[in-house]
Amino acid sequence: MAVQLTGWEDTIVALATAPGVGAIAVIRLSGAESFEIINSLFPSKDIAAQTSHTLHVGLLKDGDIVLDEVVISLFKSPKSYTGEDTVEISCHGSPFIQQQIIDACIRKGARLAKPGEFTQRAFLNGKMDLTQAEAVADVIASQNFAAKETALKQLRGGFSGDLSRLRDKLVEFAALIELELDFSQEDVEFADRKQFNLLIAELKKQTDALIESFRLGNAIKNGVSVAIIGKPNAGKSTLLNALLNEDRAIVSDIAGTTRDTIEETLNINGIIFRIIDTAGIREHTTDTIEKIGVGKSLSKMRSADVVIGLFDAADTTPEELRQQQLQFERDKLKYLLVANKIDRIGESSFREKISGIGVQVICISAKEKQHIDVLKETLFRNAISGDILSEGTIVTNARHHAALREVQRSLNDIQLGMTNNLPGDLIALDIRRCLHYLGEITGQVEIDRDILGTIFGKFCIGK
Ligand SMILES: Nc1nc2c(ncn2[C@@H]2O[C@H](COP(=O)(O)OP(=O)(O)OP(=O)(O)O)[C@@H](O)[C@H]2O)c(=O)[nH]1
Ligand SMILES: [Mg+2]
Repeated sequence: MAVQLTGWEDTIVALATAPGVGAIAVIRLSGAESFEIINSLFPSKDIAAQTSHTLHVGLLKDGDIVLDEVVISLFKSPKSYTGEDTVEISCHGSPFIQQQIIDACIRKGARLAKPGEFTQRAFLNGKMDLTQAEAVADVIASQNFAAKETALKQLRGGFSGDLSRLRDKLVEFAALIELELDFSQEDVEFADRKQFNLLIAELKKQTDALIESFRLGNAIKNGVSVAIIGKPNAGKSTLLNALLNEDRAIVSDIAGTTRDTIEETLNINGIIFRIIDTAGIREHTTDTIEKIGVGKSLSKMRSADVVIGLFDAADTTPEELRQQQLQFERDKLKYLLVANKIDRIGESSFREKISGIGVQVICISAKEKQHIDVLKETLFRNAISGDILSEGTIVTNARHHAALREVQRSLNDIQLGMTNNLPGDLIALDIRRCLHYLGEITGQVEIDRDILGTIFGKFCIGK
């Protein structure tokens, strides 16, 4: 990944706290001129001459005008978040004061920071790798316990730790195989093929696990959308209310009560589900509004992560049920078939009725709130395949996921090459590809230098 260095030497300023009124606000300055700029606004002492990681109270003044009484926190390079000289100004939380201070800093030579620029500088200065920089954004955006936990873990390097270990091992082998190419006349094998096969198998296992974890990671980060679909009067709105445990949607025995989709969030074991109640689907309606509603229901169904196919246990035939399942299968949807109003017919007699068709069904009564917990548990298990509390690394970032898929592909190619005894230079190409994508994730992509470094470091060829 190309690192952009433009404007990188200048000093940036930005409000670090949320805009608006607050008890205090923090304005952050980072770059070579930070101390010079703050000194021109803070007459009481020479900030540059103070020890790092200290606090200084005083008046911030632009000429004769007092901007505010502030506390200055001092972080000297390289011991700061960005790695540069950094100053944090804690001022009173008035938007007017905040703006005045930022304007004054700009007049004295700072530039308004671009989004994420402090973290970008931290990355460029080697304070963190790309996955950690990306995790900073995730921590800030996290809205539930699980999201915060995974993001914090990634911020601490959990994710990149795993990846760099994989990458280091592979760099070693790449070096050995490339070394063989230099000695191709002499038919030597530096790289132990058996060890190499073992390494590739291990890498594959870890890559597969990381890719698989993305399903959970994505669910943790973005939530899981669940559309409740079914005929009018099946009890969809009643189910939404039962899941939320509140009277959110209008329920009535008039078919076609719900006209528009209703979406509400539900937290199950730390994962956010977006439950969508839809208009009942019936094919032959002449009502224009209802037709629009049905169109919306179908589109919600197609875009949902999971579809709950809800039906009235008392008046659905086994054949209808089988057709519904076939339809979901054809549309390649992830679905749960849920029999409602089980209070009217009784679970055992219903199960007996459908026993011949081999369809898996969850039986509930939305009205009587029977087995709602079973449904919740099933939704949760469906959304995740791993254990949310396990120690394993969880991939939450789509960019990482895409790169990992490439890593997986190149590992397959390497394995294929090894099985077919392909020449070393072809295998070396696949290894480079694999290293490239691993490096793309963490931001370390100077593959050639890595490989060369390992060759010279280990073998002292010396020429
Ligand atoms: N006995 C019984 N009745 C239920 C149950 N769930 C819903 N009902 C009743 O079925 C009727 C329809 O319920 P709704 O939740 O409005 O059905 P819907 O699927 O949202 O219907 P539309 O919005 O018209 O598509 C209401 O009279 C509910 O009280 C249940 O578990 N048992
Ligand atoms: Mg409804």
